[in-house]
Amino acid sequence: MPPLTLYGAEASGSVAVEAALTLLGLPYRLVEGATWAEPEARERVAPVNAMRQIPTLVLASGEVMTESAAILIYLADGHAEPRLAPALDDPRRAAFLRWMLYVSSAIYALHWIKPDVTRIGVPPSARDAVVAAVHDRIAFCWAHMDRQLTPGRFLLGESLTVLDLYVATVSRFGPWRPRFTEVAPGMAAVVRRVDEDPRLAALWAARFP
Ligand SMILES: N[C@@H](CCC(=O)N[C@@H](CS)C(=O)NCC(=O)O)C(=O)O
Repeated sequence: MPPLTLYGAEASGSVAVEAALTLLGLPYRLVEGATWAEPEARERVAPVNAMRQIPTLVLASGEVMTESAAILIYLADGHAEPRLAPALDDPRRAAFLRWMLYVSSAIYALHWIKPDVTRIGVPPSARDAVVAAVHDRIAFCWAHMDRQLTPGRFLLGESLTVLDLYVATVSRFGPWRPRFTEVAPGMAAVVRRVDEDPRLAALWAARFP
């Protein structure tokens, strides 16, 4: 049995973690289930994560990690080769932490509203308007991030980090890639490079069919 167990699903945030595990060559057991759509998937993850969300990673020690940004940073910091995060003394470290947390809190967190808009106290009839507003806000946040970054081959310069994997994944959620490309052209060019990385092409194709 592989030492790591990942609760995840296709077309979800777990794919960023799967991409990091793939690049790091770390074997893992995947427990598949779309928590936002399938009650059984929610119950499957509940014993390890009462939030009933994915990604949820169970480490070899049995310790549970949730929060996609934390998982990605933890995996990157724990492995020197390939190096998927700027080191603690790297001048890019501040920007790395800033944008990892930004994608998590300003963008990814908003998706929690969409499967059931009554979660924010509005009736189901308001769904279309709420989802449109969430997507507008996410587009604004991508545009803001794009204006502040000066990417090289990758978002933080010439080497790929888990931030690239995170943005390549979350930009596939609503309001989806065409709008992301429109509002964040600088990041879109990088994301295309990440999509085409030969080490990841099979994973992207399988997990975002
Ligand atoms: N803060 C969490 C959010 C995770 C999250 O929203 N996951 C979605 C799937 S992409 C989920 O499990 N949604 C089910 C729900 O919230 O009910 C993280 O960054 O990992």
